Amino acid sequence: MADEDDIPVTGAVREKLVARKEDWAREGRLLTGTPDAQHAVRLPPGQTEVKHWPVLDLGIQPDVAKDKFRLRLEGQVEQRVALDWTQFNALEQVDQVCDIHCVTQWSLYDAHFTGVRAKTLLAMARPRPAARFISFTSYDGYTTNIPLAAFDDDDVLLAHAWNGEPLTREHGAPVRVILPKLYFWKSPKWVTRIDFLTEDRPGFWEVRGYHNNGDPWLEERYG
Ligand SMILES: Nc1nc2c(c(=O)[nH]1)N[C@H]1C(S)=C(S)[C@@H](COP(=O)(O)O)O[C@H]1N2
Ligand SMILES: [Mo]
Repeated sequence: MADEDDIPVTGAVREKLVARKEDWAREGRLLTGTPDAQHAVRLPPGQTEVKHWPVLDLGIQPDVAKDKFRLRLEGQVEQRVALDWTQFNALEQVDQVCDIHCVTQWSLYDAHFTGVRAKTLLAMARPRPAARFISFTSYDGYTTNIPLAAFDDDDVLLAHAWNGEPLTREHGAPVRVILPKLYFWKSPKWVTRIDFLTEDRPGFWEVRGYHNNGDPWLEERYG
């Protein structure tokens, strides 16, 4: 019954089997609990774990006085929101532990942040159906963009504390965004405005050769 058509099919199937077995082998190694095996699941491709949290920015680290701080949600929303420091702190606060991944190839594990969930702010501003994208603006002039769907996620925080201490100025005090699922350039420090948009608006790094989505697991570094 076998004819020549079976040969390439068999070849393709075997390749798939080999690939699957390699996956099983990797997963099997994970079960042994060796440190390398942990990295295999926890570290996105091309990343290296660091023990100390680096500082990366444009070189301007604005000194935002708490009494001058405002967080605004504007654009395609039913309710514009402007929060001062006291109002921001009166919102429900949550604690979260997550890993962060910078496109310059460092990853920091178990970063403990305290702040307000993006979902809490979304419930206040109520984006209109036309709102599909977000543009963040910070006190240093930095901007970055994400789809609204990426903001509307349980692990997205507007953080004001790290490891139980107020964020330092260099890490974005008083408030920065934390988007653990994306490379860290998508997480603006010193954030002050969140614009809800119908069209995407590429930000500082997105117009300078960096990927528009920035998923570390897909290695979306440049685009
Ligand atoms: N406002 C602002 N946010 C920013 C940046 C910046 O220059 N300005 N740099 C981004 C980049 S490239 C990274 S990797 C992270 C670094 O945050 P960290 O300095 O707290 O590690 O902040 C991001 N958010
Ligand atoms: Mo970065």
